[in-house]
Amino acid sequence: MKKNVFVFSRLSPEHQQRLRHNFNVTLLDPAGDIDAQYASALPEAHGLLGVGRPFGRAQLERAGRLEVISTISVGYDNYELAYLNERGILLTNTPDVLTETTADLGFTLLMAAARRVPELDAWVKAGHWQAPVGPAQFGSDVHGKTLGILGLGNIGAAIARRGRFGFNMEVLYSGNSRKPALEQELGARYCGFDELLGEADFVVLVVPLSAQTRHLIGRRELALMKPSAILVNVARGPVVDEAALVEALQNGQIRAAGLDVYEKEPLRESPLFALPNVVTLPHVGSATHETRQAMAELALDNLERALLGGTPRHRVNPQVRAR
Ligand code: 8YV
Repeated sequence: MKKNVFVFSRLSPEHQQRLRHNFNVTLLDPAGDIDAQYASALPEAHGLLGVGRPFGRAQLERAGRLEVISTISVGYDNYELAYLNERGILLTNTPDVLTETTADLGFTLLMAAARRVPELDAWVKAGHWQAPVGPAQFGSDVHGKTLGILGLGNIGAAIARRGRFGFNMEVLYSGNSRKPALEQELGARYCGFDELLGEADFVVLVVPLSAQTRHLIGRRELALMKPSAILVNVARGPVVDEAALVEALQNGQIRAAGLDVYEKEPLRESPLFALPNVVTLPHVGSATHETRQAMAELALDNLERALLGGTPRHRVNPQVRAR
């Protein structure tokens, strides 16, 4: 008997077909009654596939058959891990395939904020370029500056490599553990959190969201940064206290910010929109055709292995055994 899979995100027709080969597949219809679809699909589902929706005790209590959730993301802050463990539900994710793409985007945001790309683009298109530019249009150098990475994991290291080898930047990092191999490779210097905030010209956030990292950057931390510093967030919105950030940008406490993520997504209205020194992207760290395809492939593979008796390539809670 085929097992039941509920897909709660968009999936290409090819991937739907591949899934149907092995499973009874139900696709969430975003135009329909969302709650009703979850209510009928969850009690039957052996597997869930998708991204962008929280799952914990409240959502899964009636999902009595559930064996695996395959998230199409590297981050898993949407999932109540303790509850999944208690229930013996395996969670799989999609690291590695998005590392370089997300690092590209992190560096793009850094450059765009430093050289004021969206702001100047809008300025030119509005017809304001009537004489050679002056200091009012000047940006900040990137090359040779100090890059502070909070969260020197795979993506953080890939951003640091771009800075070190592409732009001759000095790399600082802070965190719970030292990374001797990266110190060697990048000449990265391990330092205290406050020291990094005070020294870096660019502070780049790449930490996973957890109880420890929620509002890691708030009023106190922004006050420690240089007035010329630029903050880049490609991690998760709640890592930054957004109200404090707005204040810091309005007051010129820091120069600019490049943001891909927000406390509440999608971001539909925000005081950030009124600030020319903020670059706002719609959570597109991994959003290229190639990488989203690779993430979907990997998530499918994880799901198939979990439900058909193999070992998924990326298990968040490997202590839970596939049934
Ligand atoms: C997700 C991400 O695909 O992988 C992650 O953790 O943040 C993105 O790559 C995104 O959350 C989809 O909405």
